[in-house]
Amino acid sequence: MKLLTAGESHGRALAGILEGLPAAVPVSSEALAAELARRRLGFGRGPRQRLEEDHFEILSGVRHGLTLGSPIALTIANSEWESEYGELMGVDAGAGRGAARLTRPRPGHADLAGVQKYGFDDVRNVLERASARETAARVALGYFCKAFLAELGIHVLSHVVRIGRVAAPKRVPGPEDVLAIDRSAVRCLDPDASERMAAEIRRLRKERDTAGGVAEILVYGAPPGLGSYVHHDRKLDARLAQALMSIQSVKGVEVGEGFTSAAKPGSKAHDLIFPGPGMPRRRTTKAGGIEGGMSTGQVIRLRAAFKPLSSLPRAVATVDLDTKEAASAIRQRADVCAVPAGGVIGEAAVAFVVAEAVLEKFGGDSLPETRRNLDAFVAGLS
Ligand code: EPS
Repeated sequence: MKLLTAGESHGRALAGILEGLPAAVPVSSEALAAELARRRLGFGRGPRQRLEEDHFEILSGVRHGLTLGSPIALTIANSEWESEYGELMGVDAGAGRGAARLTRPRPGHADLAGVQKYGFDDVRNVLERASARETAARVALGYFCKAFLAELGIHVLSHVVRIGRVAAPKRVPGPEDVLAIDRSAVRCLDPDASERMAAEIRRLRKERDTAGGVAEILVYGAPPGLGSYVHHDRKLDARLAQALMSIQSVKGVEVGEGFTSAAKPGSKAHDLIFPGPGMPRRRTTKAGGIEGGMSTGQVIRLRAAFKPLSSLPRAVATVDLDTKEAASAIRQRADVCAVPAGGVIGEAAVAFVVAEAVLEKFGGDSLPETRRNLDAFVAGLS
């Protein structure tokens, strides 16, 4: 499968193409709109989330509510383009001349390395594409992957387990908890932790600061054997880690108990195997549902750590690229915390990789064909 996005944060629109999804997957505009709305949920976002609606248009690959097996192309227009951004982002020479150049890169953002790499003298050329606005297109394309997986009984969900200093109590939610998670302003299942996370965001907002955190992404219903141990680029955990790490602000990825198991002796770190009925069973999920780069058939458990947003609503030390003197970094963003949205974006990233791994193993040009192959494989296991 292939997934491609295009678009600048304040440009005319985002665009996305998803190639390789089988035919006959039921999809709908309503469900896609609902998925895009989930990304905009979450206490701690800035005013832009209320201004910008994600007006999407599906251009190809879907007919009468079913995928066609051909590339799915879509656009998400920026509703503020006409009124706000046209002058800023003009395509032709001369247009946008009035927009001041940005020359004070934000520490922690793509700004400085980006202007150095591409030879720009305007940080805006970098930040427009580096911006997390791009994730709206990824979530839109991820919706189609999730719809495909759901038809095979594979469900991808997420919840927030930490914001700043506040951690949620350990509990792994199931697909039945999705609505309750989305009802929480910070997408955390525990009501008490939700309150404390929201208070943490309020505290940091008051201090003109930003908050990071951790989102957990879970995959239920994946059969054993997705991915492979035979080569570096076929390992499912490696591919999932890449997908999550590619999300703006993510600086760490954990599979199962990855970091805590490093401190345990081997006798305590692994999921012991017991006799069935049917297939042999594991009773714990310390490995996060992946061993040797392959799914084990258990819930796949991944965590993505988001650094606090690097656009701070206060002075941060940098250098002005024109004067070469010490300066205060540009202040571009009004969000305090994007971790609740980060989980939804993580779902899209994970759904793409799992859908791709399903198609590698089971093939199929149409959903019924993939389903037949999957069912036959699972029946053969026991
Ligand atoms: C972003 C900065 C903010 C966010 C934006 C990502 O935009 P602005 O500075 O224009 O208010 O709102 O996120 C989105 C627009 C979105 O859809 O997620 C950044 O600096 O990355």
